[in-house]
Amino acid sequence: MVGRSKKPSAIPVPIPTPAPLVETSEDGSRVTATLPTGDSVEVLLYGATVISWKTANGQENLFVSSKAALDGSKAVRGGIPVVFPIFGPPPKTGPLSALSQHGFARTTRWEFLGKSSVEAMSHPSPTSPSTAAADLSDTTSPSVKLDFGLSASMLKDEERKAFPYQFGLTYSVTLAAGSLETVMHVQNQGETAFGFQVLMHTYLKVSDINQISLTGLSSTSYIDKVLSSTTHTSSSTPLTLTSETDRIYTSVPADLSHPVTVHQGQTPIFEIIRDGLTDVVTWNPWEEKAKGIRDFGPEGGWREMVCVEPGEVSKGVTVEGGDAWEGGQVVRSLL
Ligand code: TA6
Repeated sequence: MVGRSKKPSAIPVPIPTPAPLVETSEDGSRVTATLPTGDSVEVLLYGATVISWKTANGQENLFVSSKAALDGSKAVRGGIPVVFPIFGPPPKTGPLSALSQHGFARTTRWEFLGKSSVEAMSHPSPTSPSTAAADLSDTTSPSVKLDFGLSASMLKDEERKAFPYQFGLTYSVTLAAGSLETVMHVQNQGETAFGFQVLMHTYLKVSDINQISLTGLSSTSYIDKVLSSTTHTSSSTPLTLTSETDRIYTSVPADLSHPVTVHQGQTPIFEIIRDGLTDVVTWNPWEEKAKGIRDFGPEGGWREMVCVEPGEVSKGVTVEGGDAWEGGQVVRSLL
């Protein structure tokens, strides 16, 4: 073996960044994505309902009732149901009266359009600018966007009659380290303008509702559905929940400096940043109401959830023929 005077230096081989794993369940009913960090999200095609969002520490951040139907037989009690084109009970008259509460989006099977690279809302966390580098636009920690589609042709006849417009919805769920983003894109594919309400009915999981307070809703106007939908102005102190709470905070500034933050005692645990969604609904049925909701469990489960629901519901949105509208939220787990 002839000795060689100078061995070539090893060429450094870049270690590939492990890619996010995206899988569809065997029965085709759900899509899961897992990051190399361990963060994961699970989406039921029925309603494009996020039914699980875990952060790297294995913590489940969403409440899903133990009695929730996950077989497509009815809207999921928990996770992030998608509310469109109406919020709340249907009107008593007119074509929309044929729709069910909160509209057809959460009770229709969506199409999984695939995963794509992140074009998510890049929001440095306003409460901790130092983590700006951890925002969704951060390319050092991989993240993945799952797209789901729903169009008029996928509706039942009676729903199409109730909402006779050529619309196309694209709902994007972006999982990043420590955060989950959900964005709704509404395309008017026809020539006739149409109006809609939209809301992301997020059930956040907490350890004890009695320790929960919400900031970011101070000094804003809200409709209190527990008090016959009368209008009030919230005080400057954080919102604490001590009984059934069902409020629509309206025209809450939706920009980086106005997150809604959920606190457990003195510890901030979730931060919700909105883009294009100026209403925030807060809901907890409390003990008696929860007992009356058949798919709400376990008993006492109401103590372990708070709904913070960004949307456009007080005024709704009108989209002209050929135009589009988009709005979304980034929920950051702070634990
Ligand atoms: O978002 C709050 C709310 O509108 C409450 O009034 C309550 O009805 C809740 O939604 C749950 O609605 P659902 O149709 O899922 O039972």
